[in-house]
Amino acid sequence: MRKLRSILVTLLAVVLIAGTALATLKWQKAFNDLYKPSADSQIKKAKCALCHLDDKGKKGLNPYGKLLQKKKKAEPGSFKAVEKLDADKDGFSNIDEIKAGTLPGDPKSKPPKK
Ligand SMILES: [Ca+2]
Repeated sequence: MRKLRSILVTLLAVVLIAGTALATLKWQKAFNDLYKPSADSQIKKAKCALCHLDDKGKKGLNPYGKLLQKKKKAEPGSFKAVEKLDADKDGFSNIDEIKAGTLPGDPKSKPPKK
């Protein structure tokens, strides 16, 4: 009985983690389909760190990820609704950063000054 319980708990944990990873990949795909960041951009290299605090997506969401989290659905309209905001408060709007290939959720990553 005890063994069964630990198997069930493990199974549940696997399902939850896999579900979160799949959700993240869904957002990542929707982002890439919409903005098509170039292969050598910081955005493309950042992978999960586009919306998370680390590149494995384990440390929670960064400010850009938190803005998108409120939108619930991984669809173009969700990204467009936050384009004009400046999630990381570095003085550049999310869309300006996305166009420059820098990270809208990381204030240390920003486009070169105009
Ligand atoms: Ca910004």
